[in-house]
Parts: sequence; structure tokens; C-alpha cells
Amino acid sequence: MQPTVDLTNCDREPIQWPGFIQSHGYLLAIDPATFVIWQASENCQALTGLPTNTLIGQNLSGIRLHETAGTELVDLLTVALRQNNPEAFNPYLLPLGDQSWYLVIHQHDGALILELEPTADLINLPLQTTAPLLNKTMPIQALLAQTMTDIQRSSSLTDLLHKTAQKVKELTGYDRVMIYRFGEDWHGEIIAEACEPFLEPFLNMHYPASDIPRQARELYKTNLVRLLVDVDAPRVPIYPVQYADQGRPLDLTHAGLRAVSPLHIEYLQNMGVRATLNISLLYRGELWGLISCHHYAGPRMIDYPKRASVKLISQLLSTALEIRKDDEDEQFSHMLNQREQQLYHQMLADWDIVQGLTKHPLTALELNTATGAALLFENKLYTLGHTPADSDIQALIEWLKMVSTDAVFQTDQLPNLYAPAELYREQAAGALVLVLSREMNEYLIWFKPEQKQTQYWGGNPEKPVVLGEDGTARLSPRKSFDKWEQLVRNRSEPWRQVEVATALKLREDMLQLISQKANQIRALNE
Ligand code: BLA
Repeated sequence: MQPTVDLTNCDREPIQWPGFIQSHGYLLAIDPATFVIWQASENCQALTGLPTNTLIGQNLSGIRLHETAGTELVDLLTVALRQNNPEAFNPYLLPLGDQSWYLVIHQHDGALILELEPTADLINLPLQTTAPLLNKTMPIQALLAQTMTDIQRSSSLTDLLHKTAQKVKELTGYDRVMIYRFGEDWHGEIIAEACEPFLEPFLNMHYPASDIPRQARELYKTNLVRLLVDVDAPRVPIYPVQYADQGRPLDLTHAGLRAVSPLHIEYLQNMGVRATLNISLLYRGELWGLISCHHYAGPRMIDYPKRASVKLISQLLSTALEIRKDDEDEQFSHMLNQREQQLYHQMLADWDIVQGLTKHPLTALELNTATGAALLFENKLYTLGHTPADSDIQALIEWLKMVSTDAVFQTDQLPNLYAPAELYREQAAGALVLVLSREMNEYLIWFKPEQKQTQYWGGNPEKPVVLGEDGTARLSPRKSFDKWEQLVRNRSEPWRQVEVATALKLREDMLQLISQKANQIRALNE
């Protein structure tokens, strides 16, 4: 029997409640009102000297953590919880035995979740990198000032992103720091990078959308910084597996110790990566990209304050992106609006649509980034710039009538929708069409040329389908990340939203003029 191919297994992986944590820390979930322990990671035995199952149901104040009495932790928590926003004061310094720990607290899923992490870079191997490692956390003012200066001085977005990658590399000591940007189809591209000279750069490489599944992208909008200390370290289960009466494990959406999905671990192992840090970049609340760090030589631990610094940089970067993009959009939109108004006045002054759009220094071609335009009006075809042949334009319109009834139609891959366009993709791989009147056969069309480009993928983006243990076919991470070349054809630059909006405004103005003119002619004839 043919196995059923189920390619959604990646999307269904319940990454927010894996039931496991990473082994460099400890986790306790307690009742926020009574401090009774509900759940504990199984390595808590090393902390308390007691089998983990015996901790469940006990009050935190009754147990010892190394030589420290639980009452001390309870005192600290009591003080912390009296604050308006106790999470804002993370991390709390907690001496246990002869070592200090960071205590990170947060309330979620009805529990008070306590995470203990090492303070020093105990886990990191002696540095095998030439990058300077700042062992002390840079004072926050200095970091802020430096980042703001970078933002102000950067000549372009690319320059700013490269500086950011470099800064994060200096601050954290990873072998490779990449800025990964999502496209509209959620595939990704490395658009800036800082890496050690012994590594092959990944700059400009593309990766398919399924490398980072949907629910992971959702999670990364809330949990902005994710540390994976050691890809090869076994995960530690949380005891008991099920959380309260939820019928599922504890929700670790906001937990820094959350164990990473085994599917992603397999991916990183195939890539030869030993440790990672990922920071979300948001644009108006949507995931725009990631700052993604790799370490190859061994495990890598970045402590809480340093992660907070990196998070601050990424938040400043996100804000700078928003402002810069808003500014650019604003300027572009203002320019197009002015041109639309001028075209309208030309048509009005000439009392003639064709004249107003085609016979002045400013023509319909200047209303957007098109390189060709065609106006079919009162049974005559007028063209501007680079366009397909008249007969091709007529045939295209006939096809459009069959496939769309909308007032506006746009595509950045016409030949993929309409095969005859392959013959003239150098003039028209993109098309923006305004329907003035279907009945009268009146259309205004803009064209953009093909942007032929070679895309480099980090491995063949077609995922291998492998048989799972139960015989079903599943999507699994690929084994090879060798550079894979793809020639992209039939595509133009996409139409920007404001280009379409301005075209629609022009359509409104033209229709109004046409109807005014018709009324006048009628009045004259009466
Ligand atoms: C998560 N996959 C991820 C993450 C990255 C990538 C960056 C986010 C990890 C995090 O933020 O903590 C992908 N990593 C990359 C890419 C590069 C890199 C593109 O370094 C390029 C240099 N992945 C697959 C397949 C599946 C899959 C086929 O390729 C499913 C079968 C799953 N990826 C997967 C899952 C996660 C993930 C489930 C979430 C991991 C987690 O947060 O627990």
C-alpha cells in the first residue's frame, strides 16, 4: 500500500510544550499563591539531593537547594512578587552553594515558573575564535549610545544590518552571525553576515519556508530571544509529563530553557552547528527577520544580562527599520499622489483622456515604476515606453476578460499565469491592469520587464520525504546544505501597494471625467 504523504508534520510539532528543558538549567513550576511545587525538571535532583518525584506537592520553603534553605528562595520570591511587574526585575541573583545563579521568573499557564541558569560562561570552551569576547556585560548606556550612533550613521539599510551583525558577534562571540530576512512567501534570505574567516559565508543564500514552520514563527513573535546552548546535550524531562489537568505538558512559550524541537536539532546536526542564539526582528508586530547566530566548535552559553543586551539591540534595530521604511513609503506615496493629480489636471485641461495621459512631458508611464504602458480607449491602442506588440496586448486583454472580473489586476509573474507572455517577458513579466470599461473594451495597462536572477539555496530546497516509524511519509530536515543554484525566470519586481492604490485613484478620476464628458455631450444634443 502507498504510504500517505503528510507534509504538515512540521507545522504540527507542539514546540511550545515540548515537556523538556535544556540541560544547562533547572525549572520549577509552582503554585503562585502557596509556593507548592507542581512540576520540576528531573535534573532538580542534583539541586535538592532528592528524587524529583518526591518534590511534587511539597512547599518550596521546605526543601534545600544545595546548602541554601528553600525559605531564602521563598523570601526572594515574596519580595519579587510584591513588585508591580516582577518580570521586569529579572534576573534575580541567587547564591546556591559556592556558585551564583540567575533566577528568572515569569507567570504563565496559571503557574509561577522559576528558571535557574548559570551566571558565568561556565559552559563555553576556551575561545576558538578570533572575535574579542567581552566577558563583562557592556553598560546599558554605552550599548544604547553606540547602537543609536550606528543607526544614525548608517548610509543604507544594508550597512546598518552589517554593523548590527558585527556588533552582535563582538558581544556574544559566536562564530557566525546572520541577518535572516523573510520574504512574502516566508522563505528566507541571509542579507547581512559577520563570520569567522575559516567559515564559508552564507550571505545571499536562500532557504525554503518549511525550514522554519508556521507555529515556530508565531512563537517567535512573543518569545524574542532563543538560546540553544548545546545541540548534542540530551534534553531533560519535566516531571510529571502532563501539566495539572490540562492533558498536555506545561506551556513553555516564555521559558528561556525550553528544549528545542528534535526536528530542528536534526537540522542543525546535519549542518554541523553545535550552539545557536536567535533573536526576532519585528516590523509592526509581524516577524520581519531573525538575527541568527551559529557556533561550531562547542557549546555556547550567553547569560541572561548579555541576552538582554542583544534583545535591546534588536528592538532598536526593529524601531529604526519601522521609521526608515515609513519615511521611504511616505515620500514615494507623496510623489505618486502629486503625479496622479497632475495627470488628472492635464486630462481636465485638455478635456481629453488620451491627450492628458500621453502627450505631455508627464505621462501615465510616470505614475509608477513601470517601463511600459498601454491605453486601449475608444477602440484605439496607444503605447508608451517598452511594451509587447499591439496584437499581443490585444490578445492579453482577451485573456484577462476570461480570468478576472475585478477592476484592477496585478501580477509580477505574468508568463507563469499566461504562457504566451513568455515570448515578450523582457517587456512584460509584470503587469498592472486597470479595467476602465469591460463593455467598451477600455483598459490602461502598465508593464515591467523580467528580472532574470540566479538564486542560491542552502541545499536543494525540495525536502526529502522519508518514511516515519509508523510507515507514514513525513517531511524531514535535509542532509546536505551544499550551495544549490536556481535560475529564476518569468518574474518582475513586484508592484508596491501604493502603486496599485495610486492607479486605482487615477481610474476613479478617469471614470469621473468620462461620465462628465458624456453628460455634457448629452446636454448639448438635447
Ligand atoms: C526552527 N529553523 C528553525 C529556526 C531556524 C531554522 C533559524 C529557529 C530557531 C530559533 O529561533 O530558536 C532554520 N537555521 C535555519 C536556517 C538557517 C539556520 C534556514 O541556521 C540558515 C543558515 N525544519 C526543517 C524541516 C522541519 C523543520 C523539514 O527543515 C520539519 C520537519 C522544523 N525548524 C523546525 C522546527 C523549528 C524550526 C519544528 C522550531 C524549533 C523550536 O523553536 O523548538
